[in-house]
Amino acid sequence: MKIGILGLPQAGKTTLFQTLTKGQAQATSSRGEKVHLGSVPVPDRRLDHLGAMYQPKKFTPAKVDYVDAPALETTGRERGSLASLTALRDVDAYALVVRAFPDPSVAHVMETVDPARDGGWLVGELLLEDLAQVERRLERIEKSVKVGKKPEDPNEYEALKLAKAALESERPVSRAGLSPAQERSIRGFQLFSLRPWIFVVNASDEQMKVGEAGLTGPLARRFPLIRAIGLSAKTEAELAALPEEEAKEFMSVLGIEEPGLTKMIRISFEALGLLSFFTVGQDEVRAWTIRDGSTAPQAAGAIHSDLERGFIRAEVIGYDDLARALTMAKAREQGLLRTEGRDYRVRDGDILNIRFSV
Ligand SMILES: Nc1nc2c(ncn2[C@@H]2O[C@H](COP(=O)(O)OP(=O)(O)OP(=O)(O)O)[C@@H](O)[C@H]2O)c(=O)[nH]1
Ligand SMILES: [Mg+2]
Repeated sequence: MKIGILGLPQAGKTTLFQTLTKGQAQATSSRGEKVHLGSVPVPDRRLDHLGAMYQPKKFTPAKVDYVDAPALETTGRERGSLASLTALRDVDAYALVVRAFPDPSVAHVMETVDPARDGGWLVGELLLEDLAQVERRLERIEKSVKVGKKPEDPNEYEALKLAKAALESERPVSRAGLSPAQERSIRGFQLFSLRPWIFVVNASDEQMKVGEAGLTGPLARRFPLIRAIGLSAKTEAELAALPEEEAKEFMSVLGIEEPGLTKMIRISFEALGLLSFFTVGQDEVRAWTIRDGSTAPQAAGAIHSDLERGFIRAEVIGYDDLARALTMAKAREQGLLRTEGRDYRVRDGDILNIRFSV
């Protein structure tokens, strides 16, 4: 899972990135602008427990990659230069950072602090970027249609027309009503609005004390379909640098119930419709991320394409059942291990053993 961080200048994007990646950052340059890339393991108590049970040679959590980009330009010639940032295109979802913290020592490009306005501006800008791209492509196709040529790919042509109509009425392309084939035909354009967006409201500690719902409320009312979380990026970046025990103590003093890191991952999984399943053994205990609704062969395919191709059946046990039985042998004795076939829909927390032959 890869998440792109977007926002206005000085909204706290890089601070959020530092929080999420615990300070690790690898800066690369995209057309002269600094882009930070970082990768973090997805914290999962279930996987930790499985690791303790099996003591494997290799322990492999799922991971999330974050991309922190330069700010979106709000004015002038550079406005819209965003589209050229390839590092930001190749992601699964976008975190839109909006500033709520009042700090007068940090300038705001729009003079005042107003998270709902900034969120609206970002959404508008991303939709405009998509519209410009869709129109450019559509014009090219229509030019050749005018001289009597058939569109190369009728799916693409239809998809672009639907996308344009949606964007013109300020709806994301994800809600343009595209068929799966139509959606595939325009996937190569990597439109912003074909992927989920999450608002991250960057607040002060005082604002966090008042409660997350109050912070995200104005955005949630205006954009009911976009998930929103609130956190204090700066405080959490500081906490991330502390030893775990100390960080926990400070968190309880500040009244932070869930660290931004896990909050972000939870909401990203929700927005993307993802779930985790596990594979276990003495060699490796590992977490895998798949789309909710995936069948057992599709889950097998996440491990290796051979496992999907040669899929025979899956031995399945839910994490909770295994945890209760204490060992796999006992679980087997108690009949908790099931055999599932090709149509089985994998559930979050399933432990799978794929039987296959190629
Ligand atoms: N008071 C306060 N300051 C913050 C918070 N988050 C970020 N800042 C400060 O705001 C300034 C900008 O933060 P960055 O994380 O660099 O913001 P950015 O969005 O990456 O900025 P650009 O990349 O320059 O657009 C820094 O001085 C931060 O210390 C916060 O939650 N509270
Ligand atoms: Mg930055």
